[in-house]
Amino acid sequence: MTDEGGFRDKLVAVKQAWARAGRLLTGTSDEEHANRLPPGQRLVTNWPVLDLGIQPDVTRAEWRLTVDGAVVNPLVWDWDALMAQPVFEDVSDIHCVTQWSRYDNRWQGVSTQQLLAVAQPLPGATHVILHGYDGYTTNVRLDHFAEDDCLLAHSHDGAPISREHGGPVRAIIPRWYLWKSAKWLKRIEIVTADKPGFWETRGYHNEGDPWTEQRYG
Ligand SMILES: Nc1nc2c(c(=O)[nH]1)N[C@H]1C(S)=C(S)[C@@H](COP(=O)(O)O)O[C@H]1N2
Ligand SMILES: [Mo]
Repeated sequence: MTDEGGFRDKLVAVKQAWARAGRLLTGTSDEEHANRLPPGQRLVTNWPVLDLGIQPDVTRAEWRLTVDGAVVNPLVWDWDALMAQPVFEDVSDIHCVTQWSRYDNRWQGVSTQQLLAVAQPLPGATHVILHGYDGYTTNVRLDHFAEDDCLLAHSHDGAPISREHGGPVRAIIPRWYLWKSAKWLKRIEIVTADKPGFWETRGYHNEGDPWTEQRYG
């Protein structure tokens, strides 16, 4: 007897693990990456909670979103105004700088492109500052915020986003580490000069691309 059988078993086990990790999938949200898992990340199927120790309790009825700064049309949306916008749904992977990634999150809400079409940034606008009800802030380049997979999300995998994950509404900016995806979204400030946010002024990278491991700046 050779060890051929044992070798084949091992090969099958490895390929099954790859398949579980989505390596052999095509036509996913991330076709340009043959391997969906960015360097230094591990795949999880749960969804860890990370915050500053405050989880604001904001009901849908109380929730307001202010969009101001360098825009033609500053606005305040309440829940009904948000619901009156076209529905946007997208499936994307999330990557946290604390080294976990979670695949195939189905988000529903309003696209950032729709929000920007309504608010209309002025020609000099370069960045977006996202503010949470907990006082958290994070900065994103306007062109990144305007990518076609970014949204103001109120649902995840068909259920309202829970309080601990940033409900009633959070930002989702999937191409960047998850710290850019502000929870308990309260205000979107459009600015003409960059303004690093909570983690960006505490040692995190200003951009946060998981594929080039822009973790710490
Ligand atoms: N408002 C607010 N948004 C936030 C944070 C926060 O503390 N407050 N933490 C950020 C960080 S560091 C991460 S990793 C993700 C965590 O999101 P999750 O708890 O849904 O996994 O939210 C981001 N958005
Ligand atoms: Mo984080």
